[in-house]
Amino acid sequence: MEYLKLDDSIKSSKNILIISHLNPDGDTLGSMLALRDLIYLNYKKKPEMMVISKIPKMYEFMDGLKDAKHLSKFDNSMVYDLVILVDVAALDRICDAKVFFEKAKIKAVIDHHKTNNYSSDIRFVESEASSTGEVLFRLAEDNNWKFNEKIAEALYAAILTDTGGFRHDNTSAVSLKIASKLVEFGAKPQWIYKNCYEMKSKNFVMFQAHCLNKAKFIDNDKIAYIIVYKKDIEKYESEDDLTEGLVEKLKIMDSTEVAFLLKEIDNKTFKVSMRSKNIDVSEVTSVFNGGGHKFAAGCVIKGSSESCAEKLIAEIKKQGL
Ligand SMILES: [Mn+2]
Repeated sequence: MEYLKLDDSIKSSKNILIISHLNPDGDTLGSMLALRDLIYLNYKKKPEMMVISKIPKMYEFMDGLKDAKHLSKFDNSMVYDLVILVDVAALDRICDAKVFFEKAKIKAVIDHHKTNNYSSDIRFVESEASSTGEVLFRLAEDNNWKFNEKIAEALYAAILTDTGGFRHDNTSAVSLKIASKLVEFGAKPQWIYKNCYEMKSKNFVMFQAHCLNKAKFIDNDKIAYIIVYKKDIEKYESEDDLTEGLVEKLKIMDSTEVAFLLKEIDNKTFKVSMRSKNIDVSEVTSVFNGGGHKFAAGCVIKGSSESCAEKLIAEIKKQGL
């Protein structure tokens, strides 16, 4: 049994490292914190937590995350007994932290991306799960691990954010049952919701209004997209992730079949977030070495903004739109 293998490895490990993915979301951060606290509560061992990029302000309410350290603060020569990746769909999502994973005596992964295919000694990858938080909850239950309020809160935040507030198609009877158990363990739904979704700055809302005004629509509005340039993000300076939830605002239109966002990360390099109501957009992003889920996927693409948009639209059409 895979869960017993993890139990054994935690028991036999002196030092443990948990790594979250680049541009962290609520699922990777909530799962990382919950796992750290679960291991501490149940084994009296304190794993280290690593982030690859800055923690967005909206997740700071999970105060245990202040113990997470940036990749640059870690000693490259260190060899960990156990390294656990959470919500990491592909190894390039942890950038230079790959060395810590590759050198680890035991490698483990907890994830729910169907495109996850790198090898590890211990694997909990359940593509039907709503979130890594859900996979981790089941793992904790199988191991009969004890919970506390902070752990419940972090796992609830992971599931809440990856299901888009229990609205996306990954919201299942199982994820709602788990959420219910987490509330029994002390997670407060209204408080977590408020922190995740109702603490935006004025700049955040105004920036999104500006972007929506520039949205482009093609094919009888079936495809909607927005190009966000670095200079615009800089102009609105904010601690929030200014594009968070933006692509979903295009998706709520009844005419939209596929919506995507092209976000400039460098000159001629764009990060793509794609959402769909029917077609499998992970097939689209995988053409550009990306990954994700059927209705929510992403990739990085190079070229001028318009040529990137054209390439993506051509692939979307190949999926039968
Ligand atoms: Mn996830």
